[in-house]
Amino acid sequence: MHNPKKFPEGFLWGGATAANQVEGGFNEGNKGLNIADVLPGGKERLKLLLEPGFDFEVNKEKYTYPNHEAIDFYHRYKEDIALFAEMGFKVFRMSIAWTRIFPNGDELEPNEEGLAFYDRVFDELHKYGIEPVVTISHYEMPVNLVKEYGGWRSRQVVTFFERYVSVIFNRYKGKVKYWLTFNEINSGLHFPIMGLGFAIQKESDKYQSTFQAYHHQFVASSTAVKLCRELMPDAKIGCMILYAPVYAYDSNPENVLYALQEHQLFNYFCTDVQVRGEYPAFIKRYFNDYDIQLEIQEGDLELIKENTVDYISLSYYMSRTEKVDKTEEEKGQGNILSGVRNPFLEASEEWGWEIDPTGLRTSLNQLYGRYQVPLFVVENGLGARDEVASDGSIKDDYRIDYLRNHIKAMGEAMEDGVELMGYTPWGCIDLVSMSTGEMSKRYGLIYVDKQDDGSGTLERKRKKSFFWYKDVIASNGEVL
Ligand code: BGP
Repeated sequence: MHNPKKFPEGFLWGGATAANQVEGGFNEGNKGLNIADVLPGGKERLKLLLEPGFDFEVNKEKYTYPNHEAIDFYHRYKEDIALFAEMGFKVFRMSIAWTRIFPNGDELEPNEEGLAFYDRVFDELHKYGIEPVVTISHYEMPVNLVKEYGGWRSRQVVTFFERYVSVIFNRYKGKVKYWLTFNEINSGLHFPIMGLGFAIQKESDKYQSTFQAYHHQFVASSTAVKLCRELMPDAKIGCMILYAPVYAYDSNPENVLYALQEHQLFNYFCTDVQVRGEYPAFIKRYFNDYDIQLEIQEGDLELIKENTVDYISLSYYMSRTEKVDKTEEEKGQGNILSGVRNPFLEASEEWGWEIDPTGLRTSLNQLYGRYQVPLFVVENGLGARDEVASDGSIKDDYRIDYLRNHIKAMGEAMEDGVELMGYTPWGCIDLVSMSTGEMSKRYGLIYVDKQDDGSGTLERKRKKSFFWYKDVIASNGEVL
């Protein structure tokens, strides 16, 4: 298909992953344990992520941990990067595992083996002219910081994070030009374990601890921006938001207002602080309503004000539809972010994630209209079960359709005036799913022979979407 919308020269085409979902080698190279290493895979995982009271010490023998080996990127990165280069990637989004650099998070000296591993990965990428886009923290807080300090609830964690950031910036300043601070920072509102490094134990403590942890992350993020500017004046550093526009179920003004409030809290709260450098007006009332009193140290607000990000990166998978009075049946039917079913949208078969490319165009317009800073879509994709045919081919036309429609929506948004830096579809190579902890929910353009029970040869195969995406990149988005 021909795309009439032109993508700008230098558009950053690529793909995205995260250390805890691809690397494996969970206890190699002196790496310490992080949250993802102790979260089991399987049916119970989502429940554990969503419900209060998760304790990773309980029942740990009865679960499986597919990410302990994952797709073994730790040993196979050369083969994988060669495949990315074959597709023509300009950039590759990956994350550094904090626990490879500081195994417990609170040491004074970094772990050289961990640092050397990422040197090798960056060098390999540069060999093919691929620029790394590096997430500093992607759902992988050191377990020791959770147990001993309570995750981001603790102010001390800001100091440990600063040490980690200073080490990686000094080490990789000649090798990495694009940085992101916290993956999907707003996801902590839904999954505090992943996003904020602690489990909510009591409903009564939920609001206070969540927003105090957010304040610490904002201070940490601004510290990273400040350091980045000092050490790498030519680099760009962005925030990362899980963006899901919230639609009102209908034109009932009560539903419209409710959708707006959910939209503000979920999509704008973290972005306002990191891009505008201020707590937004709407959050003051929320803090009053839930009796939230932040401990803010002297200098915090100035630091946040003076060190705002260069760009906004976002993941976009779906929109969310909301109404005030949900019946028990309607509750949580929308998708992973709750909400209700949208009668105009189809959903992915097994996992119920609604498919809404127009929502991406809306999202990009909303974000650019509010902030006027460059945007970067660093996650987007369709999780599906793939079948390998007897001749070894994988015909994932459903994935091609999904990506094509979202790329078209980005083209439209750029015509609307949005400044877009690039596109890195999620899981460009099959990897362990965040919400299920399993392999069978696949996003990749490259298939990896690894199954939920841990079996498989780890062999890589090019899917149909691999060849399709290669043409998309070669034509700079004209051939879709
Ligand atoms: C985002 C995360 C990723 C990722 C993706 C897909 O929220 O940043 O880590 O996994 O969602 O989600 P899932 O794997 O649950 O399908």
